Amino acid sequence: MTGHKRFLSACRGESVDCTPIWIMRQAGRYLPEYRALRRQHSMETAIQTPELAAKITLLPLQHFELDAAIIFSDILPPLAGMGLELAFVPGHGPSIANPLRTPKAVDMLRVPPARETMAPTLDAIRLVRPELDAQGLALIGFAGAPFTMASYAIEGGATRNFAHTKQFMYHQPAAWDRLMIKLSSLTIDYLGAQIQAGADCVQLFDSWVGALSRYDYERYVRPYSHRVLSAVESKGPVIHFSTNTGPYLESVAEAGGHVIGVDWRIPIDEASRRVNRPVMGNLDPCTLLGPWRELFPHVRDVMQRVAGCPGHVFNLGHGILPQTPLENVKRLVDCVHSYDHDN
Ligand code: 1CP
Repeated sequence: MTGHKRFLSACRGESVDCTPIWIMRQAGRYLPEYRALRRQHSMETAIQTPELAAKITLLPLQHFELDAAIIFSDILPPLAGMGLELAFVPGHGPSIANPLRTPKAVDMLRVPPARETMAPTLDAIRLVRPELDAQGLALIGFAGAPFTMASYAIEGGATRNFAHTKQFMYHQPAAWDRLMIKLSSLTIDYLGAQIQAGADCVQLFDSWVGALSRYDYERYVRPYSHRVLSAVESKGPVIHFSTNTGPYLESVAEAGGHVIGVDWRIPIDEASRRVNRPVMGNLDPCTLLGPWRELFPHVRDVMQRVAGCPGHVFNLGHGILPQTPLENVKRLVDCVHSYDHDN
């Protein structure tokens, strides 16, 4: 089986010759070649130059026999197209100079078509497609889910407690609704455009939604995630990823997605049972910082738990850490591919 077929079959819950694997943030800072490129080019330039983004997308495939590539970009650039002043501040992370704090600011936001504002990422997808076809590998496109995007738009950057976001949600429910409609419309268009440009599958990242209670998730977020997922599901396979949502994972699955991505806080067999469809995950990225003798039992635990479950894509429970030794990633990928469930 090619990686392309193995990955897409697992997403559909069909049988595979071995478990497919890709790694969240696989095109990032743990790779020496990536760090070297980033010394020469800003994050903005890397994302907005299709040839550079294409090159970075392919970097991890030179090291590891992964089954899929994820296009190099970020979840936040679509916010810039809406009118938010986004910058990736070296040593600090993403920052928005004019965070959304009022209903009027929500009404000023534009919802431009992705082919206008995200053209470099769509071009990067078209550039890597022939190379991935030659290697028999799948390509994953992605976008941030409405809540995770709203949290950056309102907080203006990373946050511990999402206080501004929740305050806006509670104080301005009508403006929150208009914001989430705008974000979901933008995301439906963007994910569709990525599939049209050549992505085989798309992942919706709701990285921070686990900060919400079940009640708030269902009241303020799920209708909009559902709006995105139901619109995109007919166009291609969709992975719906979140962290910290173990307490209400059924509710997350109800929003949609052919595959549900989970972090390490929930045993993957429990996740599989509760969502009743293929799952992605769920090794703790920190386990890759340990020696193989400690790492291997964690890998084996995931593999033993999902044995017999319908559809599994191996991944970490969240992004790979910059200090991860490449040797451990290589051993992980090879171990997952050669894993024999009978022994
Ligand atoms: O080079 C650098 O120093 C920048 C670090 C970096 C990288 C490598 C950022 C800034 N973004 C990215 C690339 C990126 N981001 C990808 C590329 C493809 C791949 O996975 O290899 C993807 C899929 C993302 C998605 C992303 N960006 C998410 C969702 C996934 C997750 O990890 O939860 C989030 C939350 C972001 C925001 C973001 N962008 C960058 C940083 C450091 C952050 C997190 C900031 C925070 O802590 O809130």
